[in-house]
Amino acid sequence: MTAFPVGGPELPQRRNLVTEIPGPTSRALTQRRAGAVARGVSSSLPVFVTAAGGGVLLDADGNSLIDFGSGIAVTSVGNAAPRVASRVASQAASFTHTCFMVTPYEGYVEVCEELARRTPGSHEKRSALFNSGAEAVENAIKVARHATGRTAVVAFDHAYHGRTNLTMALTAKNMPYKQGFGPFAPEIYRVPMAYPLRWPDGPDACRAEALEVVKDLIHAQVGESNVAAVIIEPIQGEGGFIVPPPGFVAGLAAFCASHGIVFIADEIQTGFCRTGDWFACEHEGVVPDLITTAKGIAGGLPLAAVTGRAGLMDAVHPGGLGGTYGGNPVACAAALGAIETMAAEDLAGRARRIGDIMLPRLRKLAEQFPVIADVRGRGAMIAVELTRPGTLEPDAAATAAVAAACHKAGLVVLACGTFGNVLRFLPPLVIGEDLLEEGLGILEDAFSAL
Ligand code: PLZ
Repeated sequence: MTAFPVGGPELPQRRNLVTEIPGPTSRALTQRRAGAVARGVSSSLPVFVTAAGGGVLLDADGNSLIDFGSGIAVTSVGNAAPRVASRVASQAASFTHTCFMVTPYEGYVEVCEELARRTPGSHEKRSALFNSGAEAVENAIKVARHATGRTAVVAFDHAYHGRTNLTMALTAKNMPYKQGFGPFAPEIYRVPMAYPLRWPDGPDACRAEALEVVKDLIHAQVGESNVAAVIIEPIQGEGGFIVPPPGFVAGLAAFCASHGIVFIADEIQTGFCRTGDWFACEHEGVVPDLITTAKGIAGGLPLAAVTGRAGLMDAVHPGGLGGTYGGNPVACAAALGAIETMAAEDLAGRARRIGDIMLPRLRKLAEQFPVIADVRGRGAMIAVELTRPGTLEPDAAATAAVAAACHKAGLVVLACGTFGNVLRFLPPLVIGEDLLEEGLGILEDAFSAL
């Protein structure tokens, strides 16, 4: 790689296919990669990217693709966003690392101040910074266990919290995340998720029963006084963009509060304006004890955080939390640029607008194509679930076929879900409405071609 094509908002905001997808250069790189990159690391759409910005990815063959993935909910401010790119460049030119645990720097403190300001609740907060979402989740559990002196952790069906040993144990789905990688960390207990479409007696029963079922199970099988933390994604991500009924997350938080259990909201995928608020918990009026963030926080640079009540966070002794790179100065500079962009451009409002455009069109599509059993999501975190028409039998094959047709036509979409039958849409929040509409048109064509 020698030349650096210009990305960011300068990149022409249009879809333009000049070869088949993937093109010959990408195919050659895929072959080369097989001789050097471990097979366990795979790619959904093997086009090699050379530049990206706004709602577009440019590939090594000169194709421009519409981006409905944002690198899995990361580049919410757009790729190579100007405020991110310029702060990163300045920081990289002045110093790239000292290790905050050795000699600190202001950027880390500023990011923690922003986290205190932006996350739900006006109480006194503290944050600690890490490199990845999984690492943030691990540390939230460490804090909760240390502060409570308890060990049990409750997680949900369909949950995704990462790929490290403790977070694999918290993650529900076996393939591809856990198969052959055990033994897993102990003291993790799993309870049913309030999943309206798949609740045994349907969505109404889900609304009425789910919270009681969870509370009863914790009481009977774990014992409230043994539970250090309950961890939940307020809208589940990898598990299938599952939106629990209103009141479920709030009821859970209240249950935790009444038993001295730390309530952890994993907002790694939902956070930083993705769902139309700064954080998805706000929509539910929930103030978590601890909140984990990553992905959208830094416009693509690796950064993650645990933010929570000062009393909880400060329960840990000095030196008990850390890591060589956590809160790296370049990543902190990127986060400050990303947060500034979200505030200046009201990206939460943009996310709501994206949802307002996408949801009605997808609902119309569901009327037309009975393979779509459910349309759900909030803001710019939207999905459709595919089943054999008239049943709840997951249709992973149709999901893969629709995704493949979209990819061929130059639209990046991602699949997810415990059963691999959910198509999810996570466009950058700065995407132009013409591109958004064009992407939806491609999706409609893909369903027509099924
Ligand atoms: N918690 C809610 O969504 C990451 C995983 C992609 P890391 N989701 C994308 C893959 O297949 O590895 C995620 C998440 C939630 C935690 C994580 C973990 O974040 O930064 O990938 O470690």
